[in-house]
Amino acid sequence: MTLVQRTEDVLSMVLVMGITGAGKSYFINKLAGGEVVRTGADLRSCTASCQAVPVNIGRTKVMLVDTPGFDDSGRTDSEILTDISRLLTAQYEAGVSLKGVIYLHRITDVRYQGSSLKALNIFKKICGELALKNVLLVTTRWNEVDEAIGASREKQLREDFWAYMLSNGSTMTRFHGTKDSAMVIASELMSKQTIVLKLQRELVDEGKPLQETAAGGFINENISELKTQYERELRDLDELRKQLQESDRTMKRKFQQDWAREQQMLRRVQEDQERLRRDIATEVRQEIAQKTKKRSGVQKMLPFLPTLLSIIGMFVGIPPGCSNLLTSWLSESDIGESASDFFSDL
Ligand SMILES: Nc1nc2c(ncn2[C@@H]2O[C@H](COP(=O)(O)OP(=O)(O)OP(=O)(O)O)[C@@H](O)[C@H]2O)c(=O)[nH]1
Ligand SMILES: [Mg+2]
Repeated sequence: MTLVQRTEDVLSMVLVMGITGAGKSYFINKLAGGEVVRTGADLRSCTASCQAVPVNIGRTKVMLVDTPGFDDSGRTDSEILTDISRLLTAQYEAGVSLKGVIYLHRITDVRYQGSSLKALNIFKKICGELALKNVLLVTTRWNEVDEAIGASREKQLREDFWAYMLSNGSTMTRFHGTKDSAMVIASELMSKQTIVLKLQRELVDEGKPLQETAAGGFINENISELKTQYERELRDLDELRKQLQESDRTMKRKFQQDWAREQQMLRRVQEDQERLRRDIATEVRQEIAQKTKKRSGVQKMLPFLPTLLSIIGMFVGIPPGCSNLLTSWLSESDIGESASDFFSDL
């Protein structure tokens, strides 16, 4: 059950995912036609939380969602999954049409390993097999690689890392770094049927807490391993403490620093695990109900653009640089609300 009637035409959403530096924000800026979201030039993660950028793709009004990579240097996987889950629950409940997911990957990457593989695994678990036909696997930064080398990496992606997704209907394509190329890619999703991701079925239809979803369970396993590791290290430190001589001041100071650091890391993984126990669907439903109560009854029940936008805006940042397009969307919906009223209402 959704709060409002599901509709294909009023507002659509596309998620843009991939590891840090894959070019998610760059791709979105090309579609938006300006520097709407920040891009990063160094190895640190740039986009720390989800942001939704309104864009017209053909005649469709689309919220493109810029997401942090699951290899983020500042935030944990559990924090990122929680943000994405809350947004996906709100989108599903509100009846905004999810057109698909664009998964970006740098063709300049020599290997696919470690954190990139982990991020790909989480991504597949979020989507589930049935939604893979709405997934576009997009390689970026072709201008930085020799064509033949790029093509051989592309072949390896096709035959190995992405083979399962491609055999289930995903499409592979190259992004050439321009607005036209981004438009061609995004347009491919517009003709597709709306999809429901596995994570959304699990959270909303089956009412599972995050840790019981495929993606949350996978992250939870990683957290449990880390927790065991920190607990063991703390036990070892405790043994060491018992052996320390009263007079050994330097060692004691070092011990205290190590102990405090390990304790802090253990606390962080405990918080991560706690977060995954949350019932996201109930939480989000309550927040939406509280917000929509303040609006008029008619708006509450209709798939009305301002209502949909304000529900989405509760769960994701909308950059202020998008206000012109939002104003034109809102004026089309004939309610005379300007984007500045809209932003102040969020
Ligand atoms: N020439 C070119 N540069 C790109 C392309 N994609 C990304 N870049 C550059 O690569 C750097 C990182 O790109 P971002 O768009 O910030 O990467 P991101 O995926 O959003 O990364 P996070 O926000 O950290 O998750 C920026 O300096 C971009 O300008 C591309 O297709 N072509
Ligand atoms: Mg970014």
